[in-house]
Amino acid sequence: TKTLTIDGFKVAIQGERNLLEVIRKAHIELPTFCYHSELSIYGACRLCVVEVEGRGAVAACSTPPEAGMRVRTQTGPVRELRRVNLELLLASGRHDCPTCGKSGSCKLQSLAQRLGVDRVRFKAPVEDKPLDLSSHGLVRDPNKCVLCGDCVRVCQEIQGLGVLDFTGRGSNVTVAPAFHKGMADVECVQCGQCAAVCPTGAITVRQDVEAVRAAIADPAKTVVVQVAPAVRVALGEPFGLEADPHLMGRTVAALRRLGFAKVFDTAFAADLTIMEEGREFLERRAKGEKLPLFTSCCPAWVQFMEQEGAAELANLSTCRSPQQMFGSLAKDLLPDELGVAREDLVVVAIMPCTAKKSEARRPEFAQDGNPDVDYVLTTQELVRMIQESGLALGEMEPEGMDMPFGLKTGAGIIFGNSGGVTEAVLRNVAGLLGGEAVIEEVRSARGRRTATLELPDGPLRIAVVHGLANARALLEDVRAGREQVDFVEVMACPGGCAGGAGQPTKTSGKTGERRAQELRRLDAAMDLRIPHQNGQVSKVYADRLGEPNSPEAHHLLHTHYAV
Ligand code: HC1
Ligand code: SF4
Repeated sequence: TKTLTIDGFKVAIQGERNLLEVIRKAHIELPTFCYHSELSIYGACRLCVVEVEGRGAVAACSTPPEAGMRVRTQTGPVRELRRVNLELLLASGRHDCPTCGKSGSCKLQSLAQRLGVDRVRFKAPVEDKPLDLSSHGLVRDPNKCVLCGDCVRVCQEIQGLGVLDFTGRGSNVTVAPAFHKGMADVECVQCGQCAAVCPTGAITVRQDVEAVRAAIADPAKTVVVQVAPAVRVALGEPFGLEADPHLMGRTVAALRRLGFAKVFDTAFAADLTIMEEGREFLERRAKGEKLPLFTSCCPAWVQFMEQEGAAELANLSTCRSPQQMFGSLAKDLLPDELGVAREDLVVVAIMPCTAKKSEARRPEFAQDGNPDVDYVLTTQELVRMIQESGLALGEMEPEGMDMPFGLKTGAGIIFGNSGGVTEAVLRNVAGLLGGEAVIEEVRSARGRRTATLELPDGPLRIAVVHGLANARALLEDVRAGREQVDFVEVMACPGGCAGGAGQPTKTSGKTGERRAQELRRLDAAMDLRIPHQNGQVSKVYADRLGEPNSPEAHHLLHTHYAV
């Protein structure tokens, strides 16, 4: 085998694409802003500089490993180069850490500490650039951009959209949507993956905490909250807590201490969604029309279809997302039950997602201007609320959710994973609880999975994709007849909602897989695991909706799409 030496120690080269990968294999975490194994290599930040004998200082991320290379990672000159690079970045923007929303999870901040940058020796005239506050989900602050290009590449390579790009020249280079338009005025679907990879506070999640606090403080309002499936496997991360079943109970207790009158589960509405979507699918299958059916719970994907999939819009499920089914049903049933007027009932959703903020503002999800879901807070924002209040989450006594919308099955919980909606449908229509090859395939982490299940009325061909670039490729294959499918699940974020941009910043490359496993573990621990076993869902049908896809159900739980 070929080898090279790193700081005098021999390391084998085993197909690594660049020196950075070989060095990381040797358990040395070189600093970088712009290197992500799942994105292309840009080599801009030059923090990963190392010395290669005979060549001098090179960026490890863009240098292929060669046999016999002598690499040194900690010489005085490379350490100084890294510091100078960081100082230049700090000098060229407005990096006001104590008041920055990214403080605590900012890479620029943590690297400055780690590399011992204790002063900035350069001063550049910094002009204050205006913030982009145009969108509901995201805030872009060009003053904090370090030009690493991570957002540009994630939007292009993972989402296939290319909304962001470098513009300007020389010292005026910035990253922005074309023609410096606002993020709301371009084909941005608000998935927030740009914010999730941004190492600094240049793209962050828009904060709606103050509006929620104001509603809670208003004695005329009754504020209820729904908690999305994926929140429960990430909320504990900033507190160093595991996502065991107690964490959700502790979160319920914390939400009550924060002033929410009732605490409900979006997973209840996910069970309801499966009742509707499963029936919708079986009806289309019986008629042989509008197939394949595309799922509609991911608002970034729905917006993508409205922008680019006009020809297949009829194939998109008419089901509202669980978030919106919940809002609609809550505003229909709870005013009577709680004795409040609809206008005084405030529905808050805690979501792993930035696009859910825009979804809640869609005009069709409101009655006479009163939205079904009033405010969406991300997991990150809930973490902030808990921290600001000083609630010791880990010490709280677990409490149960409120009824009727606190009951859920394991199927509703796995919605938070890519493949979870499909698995939930398969449980309802085929009684599959795992074990089969089809389920194994659906659970794999690849960008596109396909599987066929033999049903009495013929084969059921399934596809699951995550990442909109993968979704577009599948759409093109379906159009061209290269892929024959009946049911397609799409989630815009890598890993599904668990990898949503509203979740706490991922601390390692393994975070995604751990969240997925935890969702599966929570599902496996549930007594009820098939959506139609949810007794409160049955009760809603008995008392209010009749049966799935009834006119009442259509009115409250379905939607239409705008081209
Ligand atoms: Fe999701 Fe969904 S699973 S979209 O991934 O269908 O955000 O968690 O709440 O609405 O239930 C997100 C998660 C979420 C909806 C459900
Ligand atoms: Fe691209 Fe998503 Fe960011 Fe919009 S939110 S710019 S679609 S990555």
